Amino acid sequence: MKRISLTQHLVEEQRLNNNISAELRLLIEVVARACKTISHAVGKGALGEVLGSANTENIQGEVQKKLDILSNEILLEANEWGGHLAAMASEEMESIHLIPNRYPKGEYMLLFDPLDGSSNIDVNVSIGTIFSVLKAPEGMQTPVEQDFLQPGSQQVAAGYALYGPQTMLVLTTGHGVNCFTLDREMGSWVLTQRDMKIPADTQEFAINASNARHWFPPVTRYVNELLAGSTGPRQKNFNMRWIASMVTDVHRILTRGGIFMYPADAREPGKEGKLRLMYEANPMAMLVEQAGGAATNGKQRMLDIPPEKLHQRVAVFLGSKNEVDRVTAYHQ
Ligand code: P6P
Repeated sequence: MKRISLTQHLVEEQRLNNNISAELRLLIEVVARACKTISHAVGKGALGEVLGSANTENIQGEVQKKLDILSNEILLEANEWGGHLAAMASEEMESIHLIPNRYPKGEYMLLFDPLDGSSNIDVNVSIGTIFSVLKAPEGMQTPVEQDFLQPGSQQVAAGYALYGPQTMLVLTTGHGVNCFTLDREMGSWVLTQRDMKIPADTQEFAINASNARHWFPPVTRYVNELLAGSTGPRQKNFNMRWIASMVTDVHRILTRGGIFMYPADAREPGKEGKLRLMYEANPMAMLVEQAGGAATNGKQRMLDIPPEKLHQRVAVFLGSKNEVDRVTAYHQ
């Protein structure tokens, strides 16, 4: 197959759909380049003296890994100078990050989880970077947190890098989902899968089953039916996967179908779940919908949720449409 680079893909997408301004193309290429740098650091492991904890905590009260902080810095530095951004927001930073005055500002806002699944770093399990792109509100002067609080349907692009046996970049700009594989010898992203699609049905589910005793009834009912397999109401057997790295679980689902669930549960009443809306659930929901799947918080379409806080958590049900619709219906 003729090698299509990320740049050629973006230029052709712009010609076809007129949806990728020069600034947005620069943004995506800069983020992709930063992910190459992160992949290189992650790949060094103990040889790069980047494993272990940084002995600091993030806004979520989670102990930060050295690679969490390094990845965050790589993305900040890569994006500050280009003139394409008004501001950035990250899981690793309590408040939004303004573009330094010495640089021009742009019309886009970038949100990211610089290294998701970091509990897997020290045990050499695949991890990833998740990113979401919004447009700055019309007439915005100095960005404030409120300017970021747009529903996921407002995203103009979303994607993730997956640092696994291959390093991959999966991207949507609103016209389907495409996958690029990093050619390490050339240092270039090569289009390896066009227009990824999630089958509407599946026989594979992903949930952390150790929380079963805390689940609310709709989730308990849904999962018990899957576990009953061919002897129960679903009349077919299901398989289970839980990698505890959202990027990796979602990539499997984009590749072969499945349903991913991180529900709210009774452990902390009022806590909507573990995953974050703005830079985990929303970008993944855009990708999944663009691939023909569905994404909800159990009660409504993920991309319709009006955000209230930058780091707010949300319950997540995403993947094969018929399964997401079923478990969401059980919540009604
Ligand atoms: P648990 C990783 O820490 C993460 O944010 C997601 O990538 C992953 O899906 C989830 O948390 C795993 O959570 O409770 O199973 O460890």
